[in-house]
Amino acid sequence: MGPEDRLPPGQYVPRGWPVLHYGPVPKFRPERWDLRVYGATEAGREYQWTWPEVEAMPRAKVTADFHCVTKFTVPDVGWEGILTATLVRLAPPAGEATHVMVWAEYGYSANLRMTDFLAETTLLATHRDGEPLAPDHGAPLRMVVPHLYAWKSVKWVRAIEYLTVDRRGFWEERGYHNVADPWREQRYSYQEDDLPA
Ligand SMILES: Nc1nc2c(c(=O)[nH]1)N[C@H]1C(S)=C(S)[C@@H](COP(=O)(O)O)O[C@H]1N2
Ligand SMILES: [Mo]
Repeated sequence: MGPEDRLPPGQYVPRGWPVLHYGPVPKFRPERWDLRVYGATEAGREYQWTWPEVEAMPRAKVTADFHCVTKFTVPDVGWEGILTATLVRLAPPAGEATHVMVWAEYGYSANLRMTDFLAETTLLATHRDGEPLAPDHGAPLRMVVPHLYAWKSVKWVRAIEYLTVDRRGFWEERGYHNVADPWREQRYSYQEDDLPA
């Protein structure tokens, strides 16, 4: 089955790989960078790793299509990085944690249901198609949630916050859908009134 035959409703395959984000591209300074996991952790404490520690974590590859709500779908993207399954083994969430907030540089954020965060194909990527991520595509570390619209695939990730109550992220507060399933065309927040999630 070719990429054109497996597009979610309303999507098309663009030429190349568009770059899309709000605001400037942050500069990566390894000595000032860390990755934190905080909020509702099982141990009740916060976790923090340096860039070399993140680079040393167990790695995996995922190939998936990438769906932006502005309607382009980039087919067959080969991601490599750290599976969220690995991250939650290192930093287990409390039993009550139902959602996560993914935080980026400059305060961008996106919320995910724990089930979406823990999906088999969700990862924190460092590489795309065998190359380190370019700065404008989220280097050094980006979230990739292939089964949801790509505003949930947060670039320049700095923290994961485990939540016991859902909270809306940057675009979810600005009119975009809380869940963002492209197969159900969950684009806008007003659609949340239509049907039970
Ligand atoms: N930090 C951050 N991550 C972000 C965004 C952003 O504005 N800031 N935009 C999102 C949107 S809407 C899309 S479509 C994808 C685009 O990823 P790309 O530029 O690698 O194609 O990044 C997502 N991640
Ligand atoms: Mo997007």
